[in-house]
Amino acid sequence: MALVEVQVPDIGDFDEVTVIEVMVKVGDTVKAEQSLITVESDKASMEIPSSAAGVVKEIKVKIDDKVKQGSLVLVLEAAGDAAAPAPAPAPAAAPAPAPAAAAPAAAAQAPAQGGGVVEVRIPDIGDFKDVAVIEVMVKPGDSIKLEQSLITVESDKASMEIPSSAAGVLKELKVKVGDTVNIGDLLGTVESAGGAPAAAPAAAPAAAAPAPAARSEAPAAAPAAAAPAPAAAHNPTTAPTGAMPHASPSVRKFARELGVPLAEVKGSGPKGRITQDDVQAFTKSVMSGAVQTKAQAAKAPSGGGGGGGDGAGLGLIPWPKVDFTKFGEIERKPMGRIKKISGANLHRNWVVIPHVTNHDDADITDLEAFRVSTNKENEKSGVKVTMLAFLIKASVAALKKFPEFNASLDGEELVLKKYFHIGFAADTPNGLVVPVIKDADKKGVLQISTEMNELAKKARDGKLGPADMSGACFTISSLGGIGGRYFTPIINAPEVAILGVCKSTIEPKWDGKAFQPRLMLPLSLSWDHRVIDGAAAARFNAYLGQVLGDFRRVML
Ligand code: CAO
Repeated sequence: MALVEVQVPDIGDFDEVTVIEVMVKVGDTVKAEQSLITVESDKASMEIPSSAAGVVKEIKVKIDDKVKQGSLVLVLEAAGDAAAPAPAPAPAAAPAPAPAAAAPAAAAQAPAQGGGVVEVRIPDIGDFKDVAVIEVMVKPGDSIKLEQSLITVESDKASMEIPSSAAGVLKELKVKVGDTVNIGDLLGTVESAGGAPAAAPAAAPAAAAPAPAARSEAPAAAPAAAAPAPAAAHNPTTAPTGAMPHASPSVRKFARELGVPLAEVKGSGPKGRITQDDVQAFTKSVMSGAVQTKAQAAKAPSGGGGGGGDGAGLGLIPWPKVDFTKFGEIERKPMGRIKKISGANLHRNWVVIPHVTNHDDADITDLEAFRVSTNKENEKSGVKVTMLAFLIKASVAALKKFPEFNASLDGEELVLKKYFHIGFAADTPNGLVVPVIKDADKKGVLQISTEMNELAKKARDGKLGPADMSGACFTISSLGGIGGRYFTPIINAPEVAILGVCKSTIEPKWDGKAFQPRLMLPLSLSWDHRVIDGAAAARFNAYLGQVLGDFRRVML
């Protein structure tokens, strides 16, 4: 195992950028190109990817450090023989456009001294293709200064403001939020100010920022047209300015996935930057009813404040407020962090997904005998196999046979996954977590058992990282070690189905001649009725039962 130094790759024309987020910690296993830190200049933020896979040994930067190309980010113990020098910087770190340097592409059309209409185009934005326009900061009729930011574009790893290559009055705007753009695309036309770039005042910046700040604090100084002024404050989380919220690309993506209106989240980071924790806390307070989004406030009937998930946004009557002390002694205990986060997720999933649950039984008499004998044979190795490991493997077989279960809804499209990552619910002293066995189709039951034990231990010790809990295609919630008969597991969005398992019991089963004692395992499959039909769900469960009844089917 060799040590590899990961450095800041070529980040374009930026001299120095500030580290605003460190996404890994010592001991983490990182993949090549996984984002390690987020850096920010006055016009762009971007994630710096790892140039190698391995385990983080030392982190050489911290928040607020200034870094530039070649700065040491961290030291990795390279995975396998991948210690070879880092591949070329990942595209994620492709140069963002420096405002001044952005000019070349557009400079060709720069206005002649005497004025005239010029085209402003997207400059060289590095290796990015089809980047999304996430904000338009100007409108036709606005006076534009040279290098004033016109729009913000964003890829999954970086966001950047595109500056104007001309000063004057914006005549036409050719892009809108949601468009995708590439180098050379026409942004708009500007009627030149007759060669006096500095003179044009911006439309309406309330605060007269000192001249240099017009660049360094671009979001705040952008014309008021950038975003509608916040309506009457409905809650304390309203962002402080009317400009684009200040957040890294990964946080923006995270917010988009949760449907969180970033403009309504208050940032707790430096200069009011919104962090992932801020987005989570916002989600939690919306789910608990403590805060309403503007959209909810617009829809909800008046009244109905108060915590406890009062459902005001759903138009339900308010949550009952009871003074329990009237009836006896009580104690108040704050909900733990994991409970609050998982509660918010479960609540959303339950409310949004039309759940249906099928119950069925699998005859696991032979499989249990095999499991017991396997454990005897492996006693010395210390790897104990429980039914859950077989269930993970059997689920993969069923997901392969019924691909619409290995899918996610994305708008009106179904995303069918060709990989098989299976989550399993683990009960911990702090609450429910769902670690994920990655590529379960490529692993044997013994390896799955080993990984499950490791992940369950990490879960109990509160040491699971985000990577341990992400990417699941399907989840199994097993209460088999505890008891129960059947239950309705809540789907773990954006998955479309979840399997609940209860305790197996010996039951009399008629074999045509006599009742035989068979070990029956209760299965409860919840599925998203928007994606899956009842018949498919019944077939999935029946097939799962057949696989568990005769595990040789896994090989088919
Ligand atoms: N029927 C009968 N016995 C079962 C069984 C089943 N379906 N599943 C497991 N068992 C047995 C195991 O064989 C083991 O028996 P021994 O102690 O005699 O060896 C015992 O129950 C305990 O198993 P386990 O729970 O330690 O192991 P597991 O692999 O089944 O589960 C884990 C691991 C981490 C998933 C589990 O400990 C856990 O946390 N379960 C709770 C999940 C949960 O909370 N789900 C609810 C989510 S919705 O709120």
